[in-house]
Parts: sequence; C-alpha cells; structure tokens
Amino acid sequence: MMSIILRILLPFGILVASVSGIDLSRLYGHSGVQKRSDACHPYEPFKCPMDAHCISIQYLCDGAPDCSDGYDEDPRLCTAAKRPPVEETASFLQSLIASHGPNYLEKLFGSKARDALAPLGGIEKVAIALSESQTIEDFGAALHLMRSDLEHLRSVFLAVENGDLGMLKSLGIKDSELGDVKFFLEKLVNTGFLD
Ligand SMILES: [Ca+2]
Repeated sequence: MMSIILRILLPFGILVASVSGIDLSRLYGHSGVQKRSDACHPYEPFKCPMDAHCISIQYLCDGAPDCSDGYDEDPRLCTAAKRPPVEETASFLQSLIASHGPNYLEKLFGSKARDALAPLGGIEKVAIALSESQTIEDFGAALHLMRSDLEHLRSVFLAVENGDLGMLKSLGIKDSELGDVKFFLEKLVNTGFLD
C-alpha cells in the first residue's frame, strides 16, 4: 500500500522516478488522446485523487473540504504536512541503530523496537507512522504497540516536553546523541503528538 506521503506527492509528479511498482499511466494520460485538461493549472496544482478536481495549495488542510471526498483535509495528510519528512526521520532512526546496535531504539519505543525495528515493520514503517500519526495514541494503534510500551514512550515525551533530559540519560541515551534525540522528540511534541 502506498504511503500517504507518496499519494500527496504523486499529483505533483514529484518522486515518481524513485517509485517503482506504481501505475504511472494515469499521471501522463494513456488514452492515446492528448487531454490537456488532465494537468492541473499551475494556480491550482493539487489534484484530488478521487475526482481529479484541481485545487490550490492554500486549500490543503485549511479546515474546509474541497475535494469531493475530503481528501484535502485527511488528518494523516495534514499531520504529515507539519512533520519532518519521512526520509529525514528514517535516516535519523537508521543512524542511531547504525551507531549503537539494532536494539538501541528499545530505549524509546519499548521491547518491540529490537532487531532494527523489525517487529514493528521496519524503520520506514515506523518513520511513516511518526509522520502521519496525529497523536501518540494513533501511533500506538498504527504499530500495534503494547500499552506498557506506549506509556513508556509517553513518559519519555513528557520528560522532553518538561525539559527533563535526565530521563533520556537514565535510559542510556548517549551524551553525544542527547541533543539530536531531544530535537527529534520536540518536533513531534510541537506538532501535537501529546495532545
Ligand atoms: Ca480544504
């Protein structure tokens, strides 16, 4: 299943070259007839996936549905738009694992975050869930986290929100990573993860 990030970007034709296994024909028209109307006007570049209706970027996540199915107000889309890019989150998680071993992220995400996050579906799946999940409860549901792990994660976020770095230190987050981990968690807190 295509991530919502790709579905956001596909109407713009971005990232298409790096995406395999997706039917691109609808992007370029395949009826043999040149249909100029397939392309959205530059002033209204976002194409609603359902009805091919074109809207301007300002109407994305503005609180009122403009696509017939309300896709432009999809909570996951609008959450992802406020979060760091999935690639950035994935590479951060990857760098922590590369530096400290495949079970390092257990300190944050609990016992299912071992083996380079394999039991959670892998690094990319976790990064997408961090991007699209409006709240920590949504995140827990998306990755089927156990309640105890979710409450542990919440306590980590609450500590960061309160400026308590001692919690991260006591978990064994290295001094050299403390700033980066704090910055990473703060970005989530600042976009409603604990609301
Ligand atoms: Ca809208």
